[in-house]
Amino acid sequence: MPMSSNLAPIPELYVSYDSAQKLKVEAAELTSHDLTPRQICDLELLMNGGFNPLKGFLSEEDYNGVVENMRLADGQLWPMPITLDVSEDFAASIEIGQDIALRDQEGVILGTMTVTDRWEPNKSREAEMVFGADDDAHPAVNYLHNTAGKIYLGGPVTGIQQPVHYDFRARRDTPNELRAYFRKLGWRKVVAFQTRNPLHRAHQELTFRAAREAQANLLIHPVVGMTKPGDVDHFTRVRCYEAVLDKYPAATTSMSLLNLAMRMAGPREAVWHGIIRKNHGCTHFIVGRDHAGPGKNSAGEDFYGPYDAQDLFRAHQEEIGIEMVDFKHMVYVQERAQYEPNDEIEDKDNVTILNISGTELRRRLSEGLEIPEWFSFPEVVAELRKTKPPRAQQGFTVFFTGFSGSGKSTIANALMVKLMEMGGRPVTLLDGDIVRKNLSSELGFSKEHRDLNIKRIGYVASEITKNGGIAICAPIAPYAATRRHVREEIEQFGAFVEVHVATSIEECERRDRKGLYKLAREGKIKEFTGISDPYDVPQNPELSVETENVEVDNCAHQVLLKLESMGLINGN
Ligand code: PPS
Repeated sequence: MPMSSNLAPIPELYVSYDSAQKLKVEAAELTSHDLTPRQICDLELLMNGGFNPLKGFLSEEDYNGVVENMRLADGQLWPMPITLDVSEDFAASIEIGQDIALRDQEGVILGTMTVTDRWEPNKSREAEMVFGADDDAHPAVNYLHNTAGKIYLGGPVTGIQQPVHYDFRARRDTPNELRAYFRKLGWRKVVAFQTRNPLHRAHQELTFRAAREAQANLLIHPVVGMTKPGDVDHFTRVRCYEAVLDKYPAATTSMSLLNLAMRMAGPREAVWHGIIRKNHGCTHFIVGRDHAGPGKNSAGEDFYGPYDAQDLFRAHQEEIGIEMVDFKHMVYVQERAQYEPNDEIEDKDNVTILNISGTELRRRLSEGLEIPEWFSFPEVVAELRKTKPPRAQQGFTVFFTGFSGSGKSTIANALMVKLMEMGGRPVTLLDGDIVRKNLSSELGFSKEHRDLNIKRIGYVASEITKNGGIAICAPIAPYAATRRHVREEIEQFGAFVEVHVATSIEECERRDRKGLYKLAREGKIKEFTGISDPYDVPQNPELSVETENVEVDNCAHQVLLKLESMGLINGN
């Protein structure tokens, strides 16, 4: 299959500039749907032809075909459901045949959609067929069940304007812009490299080899839309890509950013990526080991085999019209001082093979350990160290929970002072009582209000953590589900250290420092935690402290020791 590109423009869904101005005014009158971040990514690629041959969000018939056998109703290959998920209430307010305005998160109308279909999908079936298992450990399955709306709307889209990007504007190209660029440079063969990670030396070697093998030019085509939760953010990654770009020959290599929302669907995702790159004018596509792999399932096993994506791609490459350049795992052979595909090394017993996994890299970054030059470029490591300083310089949150009067505030205060004595990072105390005087002054103690209170505290703590500070929280936080929510929010940015102040309710009532227990017993305070309102005892806190017969200073010291053992503070 000797590939060479047909670089004629591909169809977009945009109307002309004049029509767009008119349509924008008319669309202001329509019922609006506020797009989610993922839908904005999907819409951009629908409108600019990146998702060609799709003409809009999938109809029910197309969706069923895609889910069941990777084909649209007319038989064309399409592996990924591109659906407009909405709430039941919104779906109920729409008539079939009606036009709706699609707005970005600031309210700008990006396009309109004529709703031809509305249905409630079988999400478990979608998870099984598209992602291989109905298991929430898969990020896209988790999204499907816990973030996506219950109802899907489908229909053709009319594009008004591209989503606005303020970052790296010059590095973003539509399929037709890339096609025009390749035409201008006379690039007849282009091999695309998809990535959601920083480029290290192994990637560079792999891309060099791919370009050599395909005798093609190279397009580094990283995803900057949405990738796997926990990935290095795209700002850092693009700075890393820019740092290595001058290590490639400028005459044969280019880089462009793709605003794709990945699903981490392994084999199906590889086929989808291939179609997208074909639309961007590429003739070849690199598929490595475990392409778009989502990690482990809830049983601790890989969702897909390491070369499943290559197998599925191979079976469809003729139809996609793009040729796969497949790669096995690249490793460093110390004696020869070069990277080689693992399966091509014949003298394995006589050479030293070096490899640093993603997990090991993250460990070295978080502990500030050396990252050798054979593994990465100093410029890339420097960028990564800027965003991921060692743990002892990162922000974190200590979250005390326990009954009123258990000693949370006292221990939290002592901890704050000890941390301030150590210096290095700003410390903020979000004590239950203090928060209720300002941040949550209008709230009471119903379940709803308590949840709101804890979520506010969690939000502020996550911002502090993100910006490298230490947040100490000391609310009662009686509900496990809300504490889990806060933990998840904070763990995106740094450590969350839950400390259960395990003073018994009897002891708290005996102490009754504020006289509230007496009032609660007399029924003068309603919904009092431990008396007339529940408290979920933390099952797996990072630390549990007893306060009976233990000095406050000692309790605070136990927390310090815990922080030290987690690498969050050190003696320096
Ligand atoms: S919660 O559940 O986490 O929102 O509660 P929190 O904001 O930490 O509560 C702060 C203090 O409010 C006093 N208080 C009550 N506590 C529990 N239940 C009821 N009904 C109630 N009414 C007032 C109580 O003194 C809490 O104080 P401390 O001692 O700081 O935990």
